[in-house]
Amino acid sequence: RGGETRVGVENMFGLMDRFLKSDPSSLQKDILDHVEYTVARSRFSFDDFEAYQALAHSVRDRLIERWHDTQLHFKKKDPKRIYFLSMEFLMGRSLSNSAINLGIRDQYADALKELGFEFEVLAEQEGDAALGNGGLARLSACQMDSLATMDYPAWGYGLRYQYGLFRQVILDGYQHEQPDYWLNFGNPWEIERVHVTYPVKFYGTVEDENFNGGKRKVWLPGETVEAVAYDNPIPGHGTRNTITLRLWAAKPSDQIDMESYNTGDYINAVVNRQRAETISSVLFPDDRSYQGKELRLKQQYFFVSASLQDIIRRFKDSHSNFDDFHEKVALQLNDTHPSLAIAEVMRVLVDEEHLDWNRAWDIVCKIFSFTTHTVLPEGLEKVPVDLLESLLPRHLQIIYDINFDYIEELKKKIGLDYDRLSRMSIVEDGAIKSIRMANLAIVCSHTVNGVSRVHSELLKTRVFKDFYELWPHKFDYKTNGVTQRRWIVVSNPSLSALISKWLGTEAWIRDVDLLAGLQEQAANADLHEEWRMVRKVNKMRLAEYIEAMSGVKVSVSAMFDVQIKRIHEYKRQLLNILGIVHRYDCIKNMEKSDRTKVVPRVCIIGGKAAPGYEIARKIIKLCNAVAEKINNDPDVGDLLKLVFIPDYNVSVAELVIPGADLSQHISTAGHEASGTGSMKFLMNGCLLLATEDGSTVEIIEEIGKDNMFLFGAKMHEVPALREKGPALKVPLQFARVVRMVRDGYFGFQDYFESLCDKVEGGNDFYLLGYDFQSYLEAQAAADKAFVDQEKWTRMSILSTAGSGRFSSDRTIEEYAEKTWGIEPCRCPF
Ligand code: 73E
Repeated sequence: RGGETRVGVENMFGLMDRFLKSDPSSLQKDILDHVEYTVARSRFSFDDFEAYQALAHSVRDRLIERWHDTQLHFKKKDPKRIYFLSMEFLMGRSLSNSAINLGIRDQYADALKELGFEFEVLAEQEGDAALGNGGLARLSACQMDSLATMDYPAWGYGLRYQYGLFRQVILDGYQHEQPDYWLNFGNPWEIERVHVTYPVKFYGTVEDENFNGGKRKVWLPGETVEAVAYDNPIPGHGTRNTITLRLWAAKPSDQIDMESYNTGDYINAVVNRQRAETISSVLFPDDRSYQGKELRLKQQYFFVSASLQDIIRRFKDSHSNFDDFHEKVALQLNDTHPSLAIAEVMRVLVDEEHLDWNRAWDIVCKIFSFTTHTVLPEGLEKVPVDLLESLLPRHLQIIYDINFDYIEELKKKIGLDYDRLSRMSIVEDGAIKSIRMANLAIVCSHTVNGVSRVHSELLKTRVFKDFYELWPHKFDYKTNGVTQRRWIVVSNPSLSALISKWLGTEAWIRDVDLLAGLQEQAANADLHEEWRMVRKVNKMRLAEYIEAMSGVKVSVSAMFDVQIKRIHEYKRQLLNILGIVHRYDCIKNMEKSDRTKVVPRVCIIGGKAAPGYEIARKIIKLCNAVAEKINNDPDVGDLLKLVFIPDYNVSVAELVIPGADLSQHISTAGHEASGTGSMKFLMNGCLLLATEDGSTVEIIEEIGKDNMFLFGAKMHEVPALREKGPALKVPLQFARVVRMVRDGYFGFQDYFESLCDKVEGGNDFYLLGYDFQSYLEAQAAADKAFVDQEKWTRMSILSTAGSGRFSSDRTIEEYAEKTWGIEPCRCPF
């Protein structure tokens, strides 16, 4: 390409008035221009979807301006940057979030009104960007929002999957998966960077080469795939700063395989090239089990290699050697998924930049930090050595070399304790020799963090005990948080307006601690009335959605009781369903006169099961079978309804959370590393029914035990309870509800048998039976509180007021200060 013309940064800010205007008539003109020229529809005739597209492009134009300014500003200031590497980002929809963060949502709404459109209706046209599975991926998205808002010089790096998380379709109550080809209708939120591409290499051999009188290793790769950058601008709120989420797509390399072309097999040569694209084609839908699949490893290296080439290129643009690399670059590993980055940095520095090994190692040890989201040792990624050797032979050698040096050092420190040495080794010997990615990440990172305080305690005392004893200073915790911009301002605009009114300021949107100011008003009758009104409107919206999705009519005066999250045995959706069966059974066996005392409930469950996870699939079917029975029982009517919400995703969460009265976070204690759903509900004034697990322990500290409904075995009790096996006492009611399922009361007797076996006869690993009694008591306490609407409303206000600590702004500030050593770099207005 020819040279670029650059306008000096100072001059550029002088040209500010040249930028796009945001008064209603300019916005209208813009939208209509995009209808005509971008969407290519007549400005006199276009539908909601086309209007959405035009609107999105108009917002995007404004994003791009700020984004360019931010990038230029970063370039000029050259601050230390944080590079956040994650295989998953669950961004959901972008329109409302972007318009709000840009501060021009209301202007757009006004402009659209005159054109005959409603902003919210158009926002509904957007599909979700679902490039992730669950909590980990949504956490990445929340953290990007906080990084932008707090002016940090940050980049997110990940993969641009063509197929996001599968769409869940429920047929006859069973989950079916359909591909999520989300790019079908175009994606206005990304910018394809045809000139930002890097070759990524795989396979081949490693040879020795003479160099400077000695030998060195050279990797002769066997396959090259091109990585193309797609940039997603992420706007901050109340700032011009707009940072980049750069996602990589795989394309065939330009390097032509002359061999196949020359043999005349042109068609096959092209078809083979095209296969390169499969690397970024699909997101793996498992959020816990690793399977040693080659494609998964290829995805990991693909995005790591492209990202590092990009990062090193950016560094080299303004630095002539690597002396300052660690002063300018911080790399965050979001779980072990990107931990090949460690070996890749070593390879680039040693093999390509010709630094000596020790110097490269010194740099590596200063730049990486590692967040683990896992609780169980079985959840840790292991890569079979054979697989790594064939795909990335040089990286395997490097990992072996790192391990050799490290084990030698370790021997000096702990002596020849072979058990411990083998536990701590990066290489696991065994039937299948493999690389323990977590050990690699811990050895090479300066900081290792868990995602809640109790999670970190588990890491120190169990999962990574050996490492903690060796390097206590490396370990800390950063309790997760969620962004109030998405989870209050975007998803619950009426609550947002109410909060601003009562606090007398909108400043809480950037400074969430101000929410605590609501505490003083928690007993104010006027606030109560307005609060209840907002909640009721949100419930009506949710009730309409439920009716549209499932045909079930629900009463908004009932308590809306919600559990939405991935389906997992440890998250115990089964406990919830069995509790509902118990409630149903009680209503059925009650004197008619007693029924007036029952607090009406609408139980809402939603979530996806990993396609290969049979038990989770059965839980979904059971939920639907129980729902079928209850919802069609005229005897029960509005006293109890059960709804399974299909295809749970970010935009469904945005609708459901504001309408929930009660939400359940009921994992067996010691199993949820953190949990972030609870924080979203808390912010929205929903009361929690929960076990003392993960971040709930910290929520209790903020809002108090009396402000929620707690139950269940404590973390330290769990191992001993499990030991008891079949001798563990289980309440009769539990045996009774399981029997109902076993006996085919809800049909599908054979199909549910294995599910029942999982919680009876000493197999009840997640302690459903043991916790059942206290679960029912917590539910009864919730019923009792709900009847007292004054009390409930006060608890609800106090929940929102106490949610400040669970903002991702707080989390990000902790990372920035304690782990990354970065400072805000604010783009001038
Ligand atoms: O407790 C949650 C936590 O809140 C944890 O289960 C989840 O991460 C959340 C954010 O910290 C999580 N996801 C994964 N591991 N832990 C995971 C593992 C493999 C693939 C995708 C996701």
